[in-house]
Amino acid sequence: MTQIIKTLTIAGSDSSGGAGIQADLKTFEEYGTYGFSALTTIVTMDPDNGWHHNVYPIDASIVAEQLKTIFAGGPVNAMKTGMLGSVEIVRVAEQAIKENLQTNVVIDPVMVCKGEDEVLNPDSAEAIRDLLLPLATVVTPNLFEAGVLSGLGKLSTLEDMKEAARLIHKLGARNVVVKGGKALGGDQAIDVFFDGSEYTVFQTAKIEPAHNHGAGCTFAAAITGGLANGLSVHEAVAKAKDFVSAAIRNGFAFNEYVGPVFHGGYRLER
Ligand code: PXL
Repeated sequence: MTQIIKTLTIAGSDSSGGAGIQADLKTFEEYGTYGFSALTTIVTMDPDNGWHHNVYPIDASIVAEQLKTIFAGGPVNAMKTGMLGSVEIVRVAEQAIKENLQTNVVIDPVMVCKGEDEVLNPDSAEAIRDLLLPLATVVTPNLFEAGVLSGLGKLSTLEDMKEAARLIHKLGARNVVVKGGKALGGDQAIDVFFDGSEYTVFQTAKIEPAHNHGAGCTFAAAITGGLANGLSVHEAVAKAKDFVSAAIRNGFAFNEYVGPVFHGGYRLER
């Protein structure tokens, strides 16, 4: 019998299908792994109100019950966290990682949905910084989240990204990827990887039109899939960058508001 490789996401539901657990489970499948999910929040988007996001957290005790179910089968090969929704849910995630001695842990410190620039829930962001970063094999903040976690505020240059990565590493994450993505000016999408001693700059041409809703979640899920399959952190990040670029190239316009990535893009292109 083939050896089953297990992956887990603790994250929210994006009803529009591009981000959240939907992105994670689709990506885990593309990586040939068996995906588990513990649902933390339900996010809806309102077409009658400019695609306004509503976030409904699930009771932390129900998140804990889901994790009890999942870990009844033993540890997983790699896991990630995404949108967590409350300080209590962050604590539940912390406990599950510790109790089950999880070693391949990707923390995507989701603070906002795309296009919004205020931290959704500042207490949860602090809890992620204090409780989850010390457990992270890799943390994957976008430019905005890296500014918040590092305390540097708005980041606008490659040098800013490197400094943020260094400061976030000091908070306990063993590896840091600051996703500049298309947010930095110029025609390149730039991410900075820092492993505590060396920086690697990943650079690809920006893709137009950018159907990139869910790109962040997909990137972190792809790193998780790579780690589960035994890649080194550096290899997992490099492959995830290719995987998410293909997902963006194959994205589509869902409606006038949003264009999700297509998680099967990497496979289609091969
Ligand atoms: O892209 C951030 C994100 C994460 N998780 C969920 C989301 C979103 C943005 O829409 O809905 C569940």
